[in-house]
Amino acid sequence: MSGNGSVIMSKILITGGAGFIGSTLANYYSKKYSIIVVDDLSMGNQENLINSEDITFIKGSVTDQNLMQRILSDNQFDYIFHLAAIASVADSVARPMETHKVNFESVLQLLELIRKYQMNLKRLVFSSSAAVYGDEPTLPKTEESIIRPLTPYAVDKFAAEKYVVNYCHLYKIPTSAVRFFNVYGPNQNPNSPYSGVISIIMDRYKKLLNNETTAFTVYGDGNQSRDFVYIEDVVKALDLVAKSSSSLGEVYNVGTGNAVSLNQLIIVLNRLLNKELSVAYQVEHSGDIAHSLADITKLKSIGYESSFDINSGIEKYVAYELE
Ligand code: UD2
Repeated sequence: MSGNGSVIMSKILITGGAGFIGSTLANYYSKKYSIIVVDDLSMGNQENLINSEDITFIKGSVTDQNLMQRILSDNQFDYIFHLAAIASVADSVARPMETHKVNFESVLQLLELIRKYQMNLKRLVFSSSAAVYGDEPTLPKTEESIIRPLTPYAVDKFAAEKYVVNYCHLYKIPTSAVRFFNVYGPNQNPNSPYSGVISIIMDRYKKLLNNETTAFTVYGDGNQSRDFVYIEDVVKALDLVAKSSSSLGEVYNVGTGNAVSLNQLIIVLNRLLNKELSVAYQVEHSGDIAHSLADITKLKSIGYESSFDINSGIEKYVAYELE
């Protein structure tokens, strides 16, 4: 309690907080915490954030050193979630210098600002990616599996993740990292060719339900599989990793431990919506990984239990989208 009797709320910084994962996390924490969101709205949308007096929105880039210095020197945070990134692998191949600034340099800058200004920080959680495992075929992936980052995006995520974890050991800054597998759910932007495949499929179903002519393009034979994890479970995992004492200086896979193929996914959705989505098969994307699957034993060891499998996750997502 503060001197005037009001409760002092913990303070949270969420970079990329208007994006898909960041905004869901911000909305989940609003009312319980005072939240600052920084987002340049390159992929995110301010409307993803519920209109709450607990969320302060700052439009700007995590690469803007003056802005980040001001935010970190003016506030004392309990938790920082660094979710800002250029999430497109293809974009990182096309523009490696630009994406490196966002996906790597911003992380190092943030770590230095934390070292300088955030003496009371309880945890920095950095969002890495299953991309760090690359095309090494052994499955499922544990956190100790071979790392084979194949693109600027994956190299930056892995390098940043290493800095984040090592800052914990070198400077006693409380940090953790998570490696997201394929996250899906409400407010994922389907409008880029590199958007999450489930958001694209959902967009096609909505068109179908509106009686518009539409088809979904599968790149490859549709047998490629992914560990699709529902956003509510991801938020639960982020909260747990941030608050567990055993997760200090550690990295965690965030997935379900089960994979489904694109063809299976379409069957699930056709059945659920009682519709037949027309599917066009095209040549697979170069560099596409055939199968991806997380081992989440380590996440479970800090108390994680998933609430959704692919059927219940898709069902909830569909219910939301058709509301
Ligand atoms: C995900 C991440 C990526 C990186 C990578 C690591 C997303 C959006 N991307 O890429 O950032 O972390 O994992 O391995 O989460 N597909 C189609 N039709 C479409 C779109 C996609 O067939 O219209 C295929 C695509 O070729 C791939 C699969 O669907 O085989 C999944 O694609 P994705 O972009 O959702 O995810 P992924 O695993 O390639």
